[in-house]
This record gives sequence, C-alpha cells and structure tokens, in this order.
Amino acid sequence: MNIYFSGSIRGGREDAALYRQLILELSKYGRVLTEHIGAEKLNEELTDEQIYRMDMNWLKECDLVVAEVTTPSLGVGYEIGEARAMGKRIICLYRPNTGRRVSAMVSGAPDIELYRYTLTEDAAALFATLLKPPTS
Ligand code: 6K6
Repeated sequence: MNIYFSGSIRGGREDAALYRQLILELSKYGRVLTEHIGAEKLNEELTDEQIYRMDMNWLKECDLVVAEVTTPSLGVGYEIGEARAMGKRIICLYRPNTGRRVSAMVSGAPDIELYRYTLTEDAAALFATLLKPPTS
C-alpha cells in the first residue's frame, strides 16, 4: 500500500518532529511516499513547479492519504481536496488540545475520516485499528 502523508511545510513547521514519528508508525503499514514531510531541513533545490508535479504524481499513485491537519496549511488543504476528487481514502488527524479548530471543509466532509488524538501513541493505536499490516 502506498501512503501519502500530508503535513504543513510553509504553513509552519512546529509539528515537524511529530510528522516524523507518524511517518515511522505509518511505514509499518505500507510505503510512505512523502517521508520528506518530517525532514529537519527543507530541500531548497526544488522549484515550486517541480514540487507540485512530484506531489501530484505521488497523490495519483497512492492508495491512502493521511493528513495531520492541526497546523493549518494551504498545501495540505489543497492535497486533501485533490485526493477527495480522485476518490482516495483520506484519514485526517488532529490534536484538539492545541486549542485550534479544524476547518469545517474537512470536519464537515462526509467522506473524510477525521480522528482526534493527543499523543503519538494514541495515533499509533488508531493506525492499528484502521489499517492492516502488509502480508508478505
Ligand atoms: C520539504 C521537505 C523537504 O523538502 C521540501 C521541499 N518542499 C516541498 N517538498 C515536497 N512537498 C511539499 C513541499 N512544500 C509543500 N509540499 C506539499 O504541500 C506537501 O505534500 C505538504 O503536504 C504540503 C504542505 O503545504 P504548505 O502550504 O504548508 O507548504
């Protein structure tokens, strides 16, 4: 299973370490196409056009989108909208204890799965109930 992990970049990198942990957990269930979302340093070599093309191709290739939506990001919202139009399964995660609220365009969408969590361990337990490990 190809997993597209989506998380804020220009929207703010406060959660980058958390993204890394979630990506590590998700890699138990499939191939995470977008491991760089958790990177400590951003790759400044790619142009915006290259990033857009690369990400849209991965989005088409993926079987599942997992988006961490606590830090609001235009790019994450855009990817969720595109993935929804492609008919992909979309799991959104957010942490209500930050005091932020999720956009109604995500929480109100009937075919987007939205889960609240606090700790990485909670998200890991959630993945265990929602996803099947690959059979080899
Ligand atoms: C990032 C990490 C390492 O290198 C980079 C270079 N920039 C990007 N690389 C890949 N995808 C990107 C980059 N910037 C934004 N995106 C895509 O938009 C990702 O798939 C994210 O899920 C989303 C974040 O959007 P913004 O609006 O927060 O930047």
